[in-house]
Amino acid sequence: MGLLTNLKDSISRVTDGLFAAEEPKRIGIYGPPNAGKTTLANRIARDWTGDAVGPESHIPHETRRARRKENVEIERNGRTVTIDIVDTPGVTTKVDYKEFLDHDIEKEDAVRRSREATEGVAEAMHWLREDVDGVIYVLDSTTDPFTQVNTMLIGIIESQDLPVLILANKTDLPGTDVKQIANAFPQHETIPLSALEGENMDEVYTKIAEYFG
Ligand SMILES: Nc1nc2c(ncn2[C@@H]2O[C@H](COP(=O)(O)OP(=O)(O)OP(=O)(O)O)[C@@H](O)[C@H]2O)c(=O)[nH]1
Ligand SMILES: [Mg+2]
Repeated sequence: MGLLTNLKDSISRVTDGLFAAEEPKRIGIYGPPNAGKTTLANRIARDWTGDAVGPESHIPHETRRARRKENVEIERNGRTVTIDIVDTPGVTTKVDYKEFLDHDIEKEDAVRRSREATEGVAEAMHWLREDVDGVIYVLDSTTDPFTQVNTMLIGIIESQDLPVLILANKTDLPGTDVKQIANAFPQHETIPLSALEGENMDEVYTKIAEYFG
């Protein structure tokens, strides 16, 4: 082996080591309750790792503790981007146990769920300040995006200088209005998708690689 080959080998060992040592980016999935955050987290995890993150439900505040799926390797244009996805509880200004009573949940259980949901929101906010490298902000495109919670959260994300992708979910439903979301947050890119049906996931993965790679 020539000197040049040896040198090339050494350089590639060093660069391999550098890349292997690179920590996966921690991406938080944030947004209001019922937007489809867990449905999206599960779809990403199933597409790239084969298993899911957590249960999805039409009852709001189904996710009451953040759940993490580590080392999700997403391949785009011959490049692999490794992320840890963190599915967080939906953020609201108020968690009311009476909301759960409408879903046939006993009062004791409803009170427990609302307490857990409140703690989960506090935890998710703490992570947003301390522990995420990027944010996927999920909105239900059939509902009004101009809410205090959305404005406040996007403001916090911007003040932390975190890269953020806004996803306009549930485009399979009648009454979907992606433009309204794009207009609400013109400083960011809005990507339409249906996490449930798997529509437009190719673009979502391309943007994840572009923003968080
Ligand atoms: N039609 C439609 N329904 C969706 C879509 N994504 C999620 N859903 C439904 O919306 C409901 C809420 O979904 P989740 O994924 O549990 O929502 P979440 O944002 O995790 O909710 P919390 O954990 O309560 O904050 C469930 O009934 C899902 O099946 C979508 O793209 N289209
Ligand atoms: Mg959830």
